Amino acid sequence: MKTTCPYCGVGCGVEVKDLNQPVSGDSLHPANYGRLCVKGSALGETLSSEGRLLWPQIHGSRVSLAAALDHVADRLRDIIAQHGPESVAFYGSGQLLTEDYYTANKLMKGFIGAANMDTNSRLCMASAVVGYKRAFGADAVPCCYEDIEQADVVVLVGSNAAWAHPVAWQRLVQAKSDRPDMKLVVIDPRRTASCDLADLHLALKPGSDSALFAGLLNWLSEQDAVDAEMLPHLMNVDATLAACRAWDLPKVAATCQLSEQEVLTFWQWFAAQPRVLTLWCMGINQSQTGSDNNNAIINAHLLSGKMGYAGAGPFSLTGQPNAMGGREVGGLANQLAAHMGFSDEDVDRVSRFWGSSCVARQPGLTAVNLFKAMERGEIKAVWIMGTNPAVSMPEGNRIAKALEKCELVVVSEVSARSDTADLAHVLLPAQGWGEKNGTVTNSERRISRQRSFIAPVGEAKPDWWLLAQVAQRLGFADAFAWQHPCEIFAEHAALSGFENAGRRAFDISALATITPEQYDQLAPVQWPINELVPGGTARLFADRHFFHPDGKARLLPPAIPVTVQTSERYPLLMNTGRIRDQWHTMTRTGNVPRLMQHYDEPFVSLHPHDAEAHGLRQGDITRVQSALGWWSGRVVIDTGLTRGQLFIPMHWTRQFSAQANVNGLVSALCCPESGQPALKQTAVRLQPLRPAWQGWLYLTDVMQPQEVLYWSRAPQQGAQRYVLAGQAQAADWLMQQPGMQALQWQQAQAGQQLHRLGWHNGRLVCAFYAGPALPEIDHGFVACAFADTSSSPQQRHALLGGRPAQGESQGRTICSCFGVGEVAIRRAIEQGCDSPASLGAALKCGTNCGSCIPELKNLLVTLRVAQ
Ligand SMILES: Nc1nc2c(c(=O)[nH]1)N[C@H]1C(S)=C(S)[C@@H](COP(=O)(O)OP(=O)(O)OC[C@H]3O[C@@H](n4cnc5c(=O)[nH]c(N)nc54)[C@H](O)[C@@H]3O)O[C@H]1N2
Ligand SMILES: Nc1nc2c(c(=O)[nH]1)N[C@H]1C(S)=C(S)[C@@H](COP(=O)(O)OP(=O)(O)OC[C@H]3O[C@@H](n4cnc5c(=O)[nH]c(N)nc54)[C@H](O)[C@@H]3O)O[C@H]1N2
Ligand code: SF4
Ligand SMILES: [Mo]
Repeated sequence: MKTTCPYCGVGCGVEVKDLNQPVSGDSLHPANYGRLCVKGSALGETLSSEGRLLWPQIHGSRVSLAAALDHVADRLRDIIAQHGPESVAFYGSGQLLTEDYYTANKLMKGFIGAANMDTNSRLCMASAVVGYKRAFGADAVPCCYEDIEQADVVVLVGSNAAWAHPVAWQRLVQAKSDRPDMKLVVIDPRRTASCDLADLHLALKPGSDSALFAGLLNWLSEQDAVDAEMLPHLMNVDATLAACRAWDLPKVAATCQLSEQEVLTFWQWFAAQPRVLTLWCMGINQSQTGSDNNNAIINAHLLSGKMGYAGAGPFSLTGQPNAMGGREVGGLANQLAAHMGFSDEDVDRVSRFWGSSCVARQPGLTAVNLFKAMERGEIKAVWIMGTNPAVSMPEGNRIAKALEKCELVVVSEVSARSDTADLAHVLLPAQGWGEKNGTVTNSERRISRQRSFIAPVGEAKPDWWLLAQVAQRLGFADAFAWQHPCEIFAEHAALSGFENAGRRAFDISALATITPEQYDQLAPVQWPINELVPGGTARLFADRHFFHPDGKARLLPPAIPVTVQTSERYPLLMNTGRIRDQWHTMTRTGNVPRLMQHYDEPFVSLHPHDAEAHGLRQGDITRVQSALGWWSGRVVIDTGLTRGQLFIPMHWTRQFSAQANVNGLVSALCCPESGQPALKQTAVRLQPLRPAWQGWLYLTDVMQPQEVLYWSRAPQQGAQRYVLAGQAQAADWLMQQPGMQALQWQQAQAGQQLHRLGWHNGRLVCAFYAGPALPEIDHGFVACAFADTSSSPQQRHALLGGRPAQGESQGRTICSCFGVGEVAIRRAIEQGCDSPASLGAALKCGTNCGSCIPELKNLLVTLRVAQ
C-alpha cells in the first residue's frame, strides 16, 4: 500500500508492504524517490494501540459516540444561541488531512457563521502566506524540490533542514556531491547540522535577516544585477530601492554582526549565478518582522529575476505534512476558502457555492488573539483538533488557564494523554496515520494520498466524520452529507475552480469530477491542475504573470530588524526549535524508544563560556528562567552557539518531564501583519540546580513523580525509565511515591549510593539507583530485566548492582524470545553474519516469533554502512 509520511512538509511517499516489516520509501514518489528519514522509517513502530485514545469521553468518563456527538452539538447550539456565533472557535492543524480541514472550515465559516477557525499554521506558516500574497497576489510557492538538484547556489535561511526536512536535505547532499561546484550558504545564528556542508555560514545576529536581504537588494541594483526583462512586471521598485539605499555593506555587516567579507561573499554568489534557490523556514517566519523577512527574500528573487525556471526561486519550506493543504482550504482565520478572502465578492461566491446565507463576512481571531479572547471569557467553546496548544503556543501557562476558563473544550485526539487533552471536557477519538484516508499537500504544492491500511483502534473516527456528524446535528445535514472523503475532495476541487477564470492561483478543478476509484489511484500531483494543465504544474510564474489585478508582482520596503533586548536580569537570548528524531510535542515519536536515543532528556545547549560563567558543566541540571516562568533540563555544551545565546528544543511536555515546556518562557509577541508569534527570541537567565541526589527509576507503568527537583521520562522496551534529581534523602523520596509502600523490596546500600528493586507478586515492577551523582548503570541490561520474566537469584543480584554479573553488557535486547542483545548481534555481524538467517543460525535470534527481524535488518544495514 502506498501512502504519505505524516510528519514533515517534505511529504515523502511511503510504502507499507507487510506490517511486520519496517516501512520503506516509495521509489516512485517525486518528493523522495524512495528515501526516508529516521522518523519516517520508524513509522511502523508508532502503530501500536498503546497510549491511543480509544473511546469518547465526557469529563473523563467513557460515553457512546452518539452521546458524545450529541453533547458537543447541544452545547455548541446553546452557547451560540446565548452568546452568538463569535463565541465559539475551532483550532485546527497542518496535521489534519485536507478533507478534515475543509470540513472544519466549511462548518465554522460557512454555517456557524463566524470565522474563528484558526490553526497551528499560525505559529508556522502565517508569515510566509502574507509574504507570498503581498508579493505575488496569491499564496503560491513558485518552486519544486527538483530545483534543489538544479540550483548552482542554495541559500538556507533560518532552516535546519538536515534535521527538520531530512529528505529534502539528502537531495541537496546528493546534488552537492554530484556537482561539487554547487554552493551552499546557511544563514542561522547557530552552527547547526545543516552547516556541515555549507561553503559559507553566516552566524548573523538573531532577527537581522531583513537587513541582510535589504542590503542584497540595494547591492543588486548598484551592481546592475537587476533583470531588465522582469522590471515591467514589478511594482514598487523605486520606492523599495530608495528604502534599501541606507543598507550599504558597512551598515549591514554591523547590524548583522558579520564581517563585511562574509556579507559580500554571499551577495556576490547570489548575483553571480542565475540558478539561485533560497529555502527558508522558522528562523524567518517566527519573528516580529516575519512577514517583512519573507518579502525581503522574495524581493531579491523578483528584482534579479531569479525565479520561474529550474533551479531558482524563493522557496518557503512548509513544516507540517499538510500545512499547504490548510492554506488551500482557507484554514487560517483571515482566509475564507480556496484562496478567497472576505471581500463582498468572495463571500457572495462562497455563499452561493455552499448554499448558505450565513457565511462569515469578516476575519476571525488568529491563534494568539483567540486564546486571549478565551482568557477574557469571550470564547466560550473551542474544538481543538490535531494540535497541542497547551505546549506549542507561546505563554503556555496562560493557554492552560484560558482552557480551564472555557465552558466547553472539545479535543479530537489520537493520544489518550496530552497536555491539552488533559484539559478537555470532551475527548473524541480520531483516526491516526494508517487508519485515516485522504490527501495532504507538501511544500512544493504536491497533493498526495494518505491511505488507510489498518483497522482503526477502538471507536476512532476520521476527523471529518466527527465534524460532519456534529454539523448534521446542528441542522446542516444537506451540506455535510458526505459518505466518503473522496466526495469532500471533489467538492473542494470544484470550489477551487468555481468562477475562478485564472484569478486564483489555487485551482485543482480538473479533479472536481474525481471518482472513488480515481481517488484511490491518485498519483502525487502539483497544483494548479485544471483544464489548461491537467497533469499539474511544477513551477509557477514562468510567464511573469502574477495574481495582483494588474498582473504585476510587488516589492516591499524592508523592516527595521528587531532583536529582543536582554537585560541585566535576563542577560541571555534563548532560541527554540527542533531536534532530528522528535516530532513536536512527542505524542507519537516520544513513545518509540529508538527515537529517544538521539536525545533522551530536555536539554539546553550552552556556549562553553556561558556555561563556565554559571559554573555549569556538560550533563549538569539547570533552570532557565524568563520573565514568564521557568524551565528545567540538562546542560549540553555547544560550541556552535554564539556567546550569550542558548537553544532549547520545543518538544518536551508535562507527559515527559517536570517543567520542560519551553513555551512557558516565551512571550506572545507577534508579527503584526501575520499574527505569527516570535518564538525564536526570549531573554532569559540561568539558575543552576544543585540536587542532593540524582538517580534512575525504572517502572513498569507511567507515573507523575512528585516532590522532586527534576525528572524526565524516556520509554524503554518493556519499562519506563525516569531520570531524577532531588533534595533530602533519596530513600525517603522513593517511599513517598504512589504505590511504593505496597512493594517487596530488595536493597543494596554503600555510603550514599542506594540501589533498590521493588517486586509485586514475584514480578519486578521497580528498579531504583540513586547517589550524590547520577549512578552509572547498564541501561540495556536493566531494561532487559523488565522484558524478561524468568530471572535467577544471580540475575537478581546483578540487577541490584545495575550491571551484568560477569563479562560485558549485552546491550539492548533485540530478540526478546531468546534474550539476544545488541552486543552479541554486532559481534556476529562483524564476524561475517550477513543476513537475519545467518544471525538466527548463530544466535537463534529471530527464529521464533520473528518480530525482531526488521531490527536485525536495520543493524545489518547500519553496520555494513559503518564498516
Ligand atoms: N525532526 C523534526 N522535523 C520537523 C519538525 C519536528 O518537530 N521535528 N517539525 C516540522 C515543522 S511543523 C516545521 S515548521 C519545520 C521547522 O523547521 P526549521 O525551521 O528548520 O526548524 P527550527 O529548529 O524550528 O528552526 C530553524 C532554525 O532557525 C534558526 N533561527 C533562529 N532565529 C533565527 C534568526 O533570527 N534568523 C535566522 N536566519 N535563523 C534563525 C534556529 O537557530 C534554527 O536552527 O520542521 C518540520 N520538521
Ligand atoms: N517555542 C516554540 N514553539 C513552537 C515552535 C517553535 O519552533 N518554538 N514551532 C511551532 C510550529 S512551527 C508548530 S507547527 C507547532 C506544532 O505544535 P502542535 O501542533 O501543538 O504539536 P503536535 O505535537 O504536532 O500536536 C498534534 C496533536 O494532534 C494529535 N494528532 C496526531 N494525528 C492526529 C489526527 O490525525 N487527528 C487528530 N485529531 N489528532 C491528531 C497528536 O497526538 C498531538 O497531540 O508548534 C509551534 N510551537
Ligand atoms: S523527511 Fe519528512 S516526510 Fe520524509 S520521511 Fe522524514 S519526516 Fe517523513
Ligand atoms: Mo510548523
